[in-house]
Amino acid sequence: MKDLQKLKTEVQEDIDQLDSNELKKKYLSSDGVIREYFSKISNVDKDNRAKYGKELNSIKNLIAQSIEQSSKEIVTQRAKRVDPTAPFDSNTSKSNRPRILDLNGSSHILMQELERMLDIFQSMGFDIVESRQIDDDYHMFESLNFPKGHPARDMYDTFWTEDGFVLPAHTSTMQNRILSSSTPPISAVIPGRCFRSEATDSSHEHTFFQCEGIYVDKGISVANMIATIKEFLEAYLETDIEVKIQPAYFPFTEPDAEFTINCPFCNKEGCSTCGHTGWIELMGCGMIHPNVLKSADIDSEEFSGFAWGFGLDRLVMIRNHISDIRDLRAGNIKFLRKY
Ligand code: FA5
Repeated sequence: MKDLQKLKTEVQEDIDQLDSNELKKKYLSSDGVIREYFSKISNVDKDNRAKYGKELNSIKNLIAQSIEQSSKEIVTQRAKRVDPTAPFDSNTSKSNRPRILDLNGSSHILMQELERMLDIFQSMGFDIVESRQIDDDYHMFESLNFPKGHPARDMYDTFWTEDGFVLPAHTSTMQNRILSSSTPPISAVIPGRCFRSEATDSSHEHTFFQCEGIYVDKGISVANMIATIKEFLEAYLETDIEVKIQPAYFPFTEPDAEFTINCPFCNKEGCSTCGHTGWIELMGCGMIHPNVLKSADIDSEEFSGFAWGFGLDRLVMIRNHISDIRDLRAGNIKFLRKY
């Protein structure tokens, strides 16, 4: 009985110091202390055996109650824990939670519109390839006819990792991959995220989407390029458009152009969407430079092709009357709910 007294004191100290797993292991497991004390019962004289058993059981219950109590506390503590990222108190019952858009989630306007665009391109026979979000100097510059030290590199210089990779400033980084992995006729559309070292304003973001297009075959001309882009734009904007080609400069196309359309909102009279010019510049485009074809082992005497790259965000803004590009990534619920 003296031993039991000692055991009880030890148990009370351990209840304060050990966690429930440790208590369970030390006292209640198959090779634990309580089992050991029960096995000694035959050594206790007959008169005290019942008392010994009763006392030992009460110590065992003390431990079991303590374990049960601490697991209840853990559950209560968990329930009280606040998730500061939840847009409502995480303990609020489902029926009382505020409705945040559709709680099942919804697709962002940029992705909804991209789906529409890709459907149109696919119906025109283009394959779809996704661009990369990190790339190397060869695909960003060398293969696109920007040799080392070329001044036009500055326009597309963005963010470099210490081990020499770059965040792509345009989806043209995919041109060499597409051209060198297929044989003409080649037709592909490549949507992807781009990054620029840019002072942001209502029409410029540091992160935005572009959509590249490539077409290569025998006898392809500027006329094919204009017709293809116009066909897509009329299907996407669901209206007839007038187009204007303005000179531009890209090292990877020759000739190069800016593809401009009449402002669909003011019928060329001038409004805030077109900067009161009546025309909206939508994309860069041109005939693929012979050096770019050569770097993909395509004979530029036999084949020719065109490419374009438009800002997806800007086209989505035009179709949806969005005046500030920054709204697309601000995460403003009021804005998102509209779409
Ligand atoms: C290019 O990026 C060329 N790679 C396009 C190209 C592809 C030319 C194939 C020839 C052949 P540019 O820098 O002009 O060109 O960008 C193309 C389009 O991306 C712009 O017309 C615009 O719609 C969009 N864009 C460019 N910078 C931004 C920006 N900071 N924020 C939002 N959209 C942008």
